[in-house]
Amino acid sequence: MFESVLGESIFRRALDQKILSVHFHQIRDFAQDKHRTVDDSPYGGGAGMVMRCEPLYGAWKAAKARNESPSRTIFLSPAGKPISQSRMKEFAAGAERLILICGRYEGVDERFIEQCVDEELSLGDFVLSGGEIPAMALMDSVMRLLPGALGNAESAITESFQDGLLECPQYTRPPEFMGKAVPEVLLSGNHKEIEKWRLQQAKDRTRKRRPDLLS
Ligand code: 4HQ
Repeated sequence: MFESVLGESIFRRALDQKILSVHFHQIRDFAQDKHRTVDDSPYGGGAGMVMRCEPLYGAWKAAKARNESPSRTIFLSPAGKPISQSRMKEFAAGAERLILICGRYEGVDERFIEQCVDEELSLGDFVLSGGEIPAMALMDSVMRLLPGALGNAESAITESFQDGLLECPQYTRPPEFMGKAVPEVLLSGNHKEIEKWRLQQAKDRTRKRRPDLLS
């Protein structure tokens, strides 16, 4: 699952330049029985399966043991705090390795979370089949913030969301498409007016679509 994301041009380049490294531990490899089971039915009954503590703990220990340097263990789960750009910035600026736990099935035995997990983070209020996609989202957003990961053109894009507003509308050629013209101010060459217009658009958009970001 991770190959497509890690192989994408920006991520690939960051890995090649050793700006970050990524290592995988297959949880099933740490199963202890001959059928290599990683899940079991929930105590108390009910539908679905729960990931067992022991294989998770084995994989987590292996990740910890890769390196002496401090690490932080993150469990991706819809029960976590929403992933935010400000938290991603802290990860990128921090020296800690991140151990990302990707669960499958209906969840993970709470004792593993209590014992090993430092922080629970969510990609949003919807349900996925596993924690891999949120882990990739986290990896990608932290990677982009590491010094040297982006070229100049790419890093300019990141700046705008960082002031806590939504992006303003963007346009490129042609000047007219299906009878719709590009806002005139953008063709005016007046950089002060353009900046003013962009900020106003970003504020209007944020107020309309995401008033929660303004409060
Ligand atoms: N899952 N944000 C269930 C998510 C999710 C999300 C990951 C599905 C964990 C056990 N994770 N597994 N949304 O839906 O992070």
